[in-house]
Amino acid sequence: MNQIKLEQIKAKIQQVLKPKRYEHTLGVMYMAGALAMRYHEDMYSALFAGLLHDCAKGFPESALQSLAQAFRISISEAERKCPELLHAKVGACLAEKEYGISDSYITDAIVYHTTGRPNMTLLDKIVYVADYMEPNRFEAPNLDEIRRMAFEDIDECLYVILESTLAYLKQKNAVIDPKTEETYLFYKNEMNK
Ligand code: DGI
Ligand code: FE
Ligand code: FE
Repeated sequence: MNQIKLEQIKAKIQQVLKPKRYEHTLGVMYMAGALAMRYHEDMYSALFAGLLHDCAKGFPESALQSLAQAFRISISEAERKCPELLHAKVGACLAEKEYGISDSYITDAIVYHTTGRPNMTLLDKIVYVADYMEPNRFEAPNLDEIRRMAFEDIDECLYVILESTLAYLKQKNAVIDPKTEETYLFYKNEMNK
């Protein structure tokens, strides 16, 4: 059942996403599956979350905004300034309404895949880490270290990703979602415990 549903969603997602984004999506899906095996998460939950995490990525800003309205998503100030951030929340709504994923444990991991959140669930962490380190990624400077850590200590790995993402955003003068900052401070505190 899961296997069939996964294949159906895969075929549909391939039609929606650009080829490069689809490759990334498959990378995240398989990495999330592997991390689920390592950390005893449900494998199919991880595969579905990985497969759908960017299902609204690359949509024009106007489309993200009108879908957000249609789904009654409240748009934060950060999302108003940087509508691309909406791909996470809109993607989670599409996962439910268009792709038939009714499990909020899975859709929440999609909602928080860009900013993270304090007290992330194991699945949130798996998707967040897989998104950063899947094999098609090459931009970040610390990928070797991240890839090694991902399978050794997911919490430490999460923290290092949060730290470098925030540093990268600050250096770019990007709009920083308060959730991104909040998540970083939460895990900084956790690391010092
Ligand atoms: O959709 P992907 O490219 O696969 O990955 P993603 O959803 O994590 O989004 C990628 C970018 O989002 C990455 O460069 C980090 C950035 N990001 C994370 N938190 C914030 C942010 N961008 C802005 N502007 N503000 C944030 O708070
Ligand atoms: Fe994304
Ligand atoms: Fe992604």
